[in-house]
Amino acid sequence: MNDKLKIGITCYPSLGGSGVVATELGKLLAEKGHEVHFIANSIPFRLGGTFQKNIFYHEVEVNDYYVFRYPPYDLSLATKMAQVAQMKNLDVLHVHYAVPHAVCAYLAKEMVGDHLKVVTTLHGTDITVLAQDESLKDLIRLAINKSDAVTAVSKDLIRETIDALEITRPIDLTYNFVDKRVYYPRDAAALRRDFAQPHEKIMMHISNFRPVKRVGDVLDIFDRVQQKVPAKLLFVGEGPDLPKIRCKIESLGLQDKVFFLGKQDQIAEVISMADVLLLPSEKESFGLVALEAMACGVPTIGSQAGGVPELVVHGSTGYLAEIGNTEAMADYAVELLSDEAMAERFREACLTRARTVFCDELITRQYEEIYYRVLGRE
Ligand code: GMT
Repeated sequence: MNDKLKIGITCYPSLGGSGVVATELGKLLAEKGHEVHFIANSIPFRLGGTFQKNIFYHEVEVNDYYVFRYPPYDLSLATKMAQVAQMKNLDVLHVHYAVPHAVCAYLAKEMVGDHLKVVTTLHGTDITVLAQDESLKDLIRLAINKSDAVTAVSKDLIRETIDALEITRPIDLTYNFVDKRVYYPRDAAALRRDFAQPHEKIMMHISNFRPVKRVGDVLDIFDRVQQKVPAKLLFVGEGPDLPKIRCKIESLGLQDKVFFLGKQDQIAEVISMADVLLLPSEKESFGLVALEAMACGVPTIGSQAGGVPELVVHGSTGYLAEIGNTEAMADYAVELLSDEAMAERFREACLTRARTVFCDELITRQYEEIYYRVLGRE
C-alpha cells in the first residue's frame, strides 16, 4: 500500500554532502505528495527561501541555563523530534548522520512509542572517523542497532560499518543522487573566459578543505599537468587547510594559474566550466561532488578511497589511482586533457551513468520502499 507518509528529516543544515542529500531527498518526497518536516537547528540551506508545498521546518531551540558548560543540543533535538512526531503524527523519522541524530531519534522513539519508525542514513565520517572514537563507538552501535532501518551511501561504507562496530543487522545500500533538473551541463563559455584562454584547460577542486581531502595533492597533480598541458586550477569552497594551500601555491610559483572562488551555491554552473574534477581524498564514503560533476559531463580524476570506485568508473567516467599517487593521477589527467575524442567519450559516459545508476527518481523510490517496509505497508 503506497499511501502518502508524514516524514521527519534531521540533518546538518549547513554546507556538507549529507545535508545536501537529506534536503534534496526531502524536496523530492514533498513533490511526490508526502508531508516532510525538517527538524534542525537552522533551515537547511538547500531549501531556499521560497515556499514549497508539503515542506515544514521546526527549529530546535537549546536551553543554555548557566549550569551547563555545554548547552545540551542533543537533548533538545531529541525532545523536538518527539514533539513534532506527536503533534504531526509522523510515520517515520529519517535521520542523516549517526552522531547525534540517530541517537536522538532513538530517544524520541522511546518517548513517542514504537509506532514511530526510525531510518538512519550513514554518510561516512560518522563511521570512518567518529565510530573509531572510544567515547562514541558504543553509542553509535546502539543507535544503529535500535534503528528500524539503516542505509549507507556505498558498499564500502557498509563494509566499514560492519568492521568498525561488529554490526550484524542488515544495512541497505542507497547511493546518493542529484536532481537532474539542476545538474546538467550548463553553457559555461562566458564564465570560462574569466579564468582561462581558449587553448587552456580548466581543472577544478571543490571541497571543505579538510585534511581528508588532501588538497596538497590537488596542487601536486596540477603542477605536473600544467608543465605539459596549458591549464588553470580553480578551487571552490573554504576550510581549515586553505592557508597551507596558499603557501604551497607560492612555493610552487603557481600564483598566476590558480584561482579561489570561495563557497558557491550554483555548483552546476561552476562545475560546468571544468574539463576535469580532482578528488584525491584520503577518505570518501561516496564523493557527492564527483556525482555533481558527472551529471554535468565532467570526469573525475582522484583516489580509490572508500566508495569512490563505486561511483567513478576507471577508464570510462574518470581515472582513479592509489591514495597519494599524484604522479599517476597527473599522467591520467594529461592523457585525458590532450585527447579531444577521448574527452568527449568520457563526457558522454558521465552523463549516461549519472542519469541511470544515480537517477533521482530511482533513489527516492528506494527510500520510499524502505519507509513502507519498516511501517509494514509494502
Ligand atoms: O566530505 C565531507 O567532509 C562532508 C561529509 C558530510 O557529512 O556531509 O561528506 C560525507 O557524506 C557525503 C554525502 O553522503 C559523501 O558524499 C562524502 O563522501 C562523505 N565524506 C567522507 O566520507 C569524508
